[in-house]
Amino acid sequence: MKHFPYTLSKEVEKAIKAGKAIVALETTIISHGMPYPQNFNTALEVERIIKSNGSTPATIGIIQGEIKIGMSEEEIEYFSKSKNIHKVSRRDIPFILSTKKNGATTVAGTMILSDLAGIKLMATGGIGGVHRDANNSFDISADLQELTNTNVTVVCSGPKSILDIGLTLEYLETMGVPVIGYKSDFVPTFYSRKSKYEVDYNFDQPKEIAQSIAMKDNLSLKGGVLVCNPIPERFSIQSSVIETAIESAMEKATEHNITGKKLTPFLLDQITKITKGSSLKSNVKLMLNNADLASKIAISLNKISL
Ligand code: PSU
Ligand code: MN
Repeated sequence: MKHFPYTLSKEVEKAIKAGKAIVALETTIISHGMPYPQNFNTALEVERIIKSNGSTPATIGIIQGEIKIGMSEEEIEYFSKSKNIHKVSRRDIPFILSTKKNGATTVAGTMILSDLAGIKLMATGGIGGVHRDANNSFDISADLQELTNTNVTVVCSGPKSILDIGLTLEYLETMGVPVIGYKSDFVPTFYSRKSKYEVDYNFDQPKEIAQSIAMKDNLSLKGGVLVCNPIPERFSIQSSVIETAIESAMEKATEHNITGKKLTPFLLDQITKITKGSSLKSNVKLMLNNADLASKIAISLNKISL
């Protein structure tokens, strides 16, 4: 057992004691992935969906150097509005804690803190991955490395379309991370339902996904599972439309010399502007859809491990 101190919200504490299913949620998507007020409304709606399925949401972040497993509405509102929240991945965690700062956790950061608290599953929009010009920039999201190390399942809508999907999948294969499609033979790409790349396994039932996660845990196989849940058809964006937006966003990033952890938030923001808000709407809808699936898998998984 690890004993690093973290603070559980009352709700999460109750759920742990009662052995209820819990779904962890990241906060980078709130503080760096969407503008206000869409970020705030989405974060609350995500929690409502998870609760309505009988699971307990745990929004995770760091407030003044304190790890919060489960944040209050006021805290989420603060994370939605403040410009003073660091984007926290694996390497940042100790420093944000030691300097008592505020941190919004990425997928990688959230996986680490979920694992600390014994939470097995999290939901996000799209995971980070290998960026398109990675052969020059070396830009590969720490999310991928975390999936090889930490036993937390991540439910997403695939790697974000701003990435090189093929290289991201090669990386995951090398590192032994299973890529599961929910009702899909192909890897979705965040704004679009489909890519030319096949998933490793396609499952139609949350229960089947839970069974394979439980099997991995029984074997003590280290690392996470990536569950890819395609964006609902009516909110998806044609890849030719989104491609044009991504290309001009990337040109602007190069022009302004945006690199490192600033790149993903910059691209998402630019794409929202170019598509006049339609990419943001898609991002919101896919996030809600992922919360729904994650909470169903969490409930099945909880039954198996009882
Ligand atoms: N999904 C979204 N919006 C986001 C993210 C995911 O719909 O903003 C965040 C996640 O926190 C993910 C991060 O871990 O983007 C990836 O950032 P980077 O490429 O710098 O690793
Ligand atoms: Mn990066």
